[in-house]
Amino acid sequence: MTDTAPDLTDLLADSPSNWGKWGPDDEVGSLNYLGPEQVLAAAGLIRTGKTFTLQRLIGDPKGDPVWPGRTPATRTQIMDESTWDAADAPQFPGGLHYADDKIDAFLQGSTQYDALGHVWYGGQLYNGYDARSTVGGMEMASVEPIAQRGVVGRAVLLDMARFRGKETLESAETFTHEDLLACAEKQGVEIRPRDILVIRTNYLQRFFELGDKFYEGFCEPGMVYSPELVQWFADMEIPNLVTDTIANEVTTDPNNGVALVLHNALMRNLGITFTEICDLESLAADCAEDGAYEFFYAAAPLKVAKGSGSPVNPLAIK
Ligand code: UVW
Repeated sequence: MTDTAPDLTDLLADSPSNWGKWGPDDEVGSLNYLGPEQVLAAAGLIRTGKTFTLQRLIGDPKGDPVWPGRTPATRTQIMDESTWDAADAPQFPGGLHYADDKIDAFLQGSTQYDALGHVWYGGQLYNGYDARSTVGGMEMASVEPIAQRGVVGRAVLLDMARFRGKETLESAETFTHEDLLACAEKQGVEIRPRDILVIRTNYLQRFFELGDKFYEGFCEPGMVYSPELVQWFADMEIPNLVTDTIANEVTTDPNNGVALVLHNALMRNLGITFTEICDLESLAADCAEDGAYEFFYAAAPLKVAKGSGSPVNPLAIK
């Protein structure tokens, strides 16, 4: 944060809010917009059966891109064939051997859903829950209710990198909802109310090219805050924002110096779920080839009690 950056409480004082809209106990926010009608309509988009998985590899030999301060997951082999070299190895009737392993991972350290309570300001989370309810584990607005529910709907890919004629967007490059609409128009796809928006920047290609240098002056590209953009998301009743960057929006807003404004304006205030660090490359290549930028989207984050996020492997089916 810069010295002159405004407080989020002031910056977003007049920003729209969905608090209370789905009752005082709601923990899934704008996912309430995705009911049976939306699921059935989305199922009607399945025409070829082409299926794309959008998760990045956990434990990629080329490295796992994570938010600064987080560490990539580590996988530890616990049992394998060498276990049975030991004289005191476990013996099972019939001669069974097996492999076991475990991972130590940030729940936001890979492709993930953020819980609606993952970020906050002014001492309150989504729906007005007390920020103290996060201490020692998320008592409210954790990822668990999102995982219990699942996420299914019509999604559109907005390929901002291709739209701007670039292999990847630049560090700190921004775009607005007007740019998303222009991109959709160029792609020949309509953004409809209650659509899941899937935005491609291909920025993480730079992580794999640059290694640790990727984090120098870290500022990802992405959508930038404006009152008009937030109102558009509210009016369009967007349930879920899915991107291939680590944090779904320009890291530091160039207009005011505030970090992650949209996490607060969209997630905390409107209850829009955020899905981050997706791999959209195969899907985007296919969309460019067949010209079909709309598809059935389904995601089931893991049911982690009190979790502030969860790994996920979303599916896009055409
Ligand atoms: C932060 O909120 C800091 O990161 P992310 O949403 O990318 O998990």
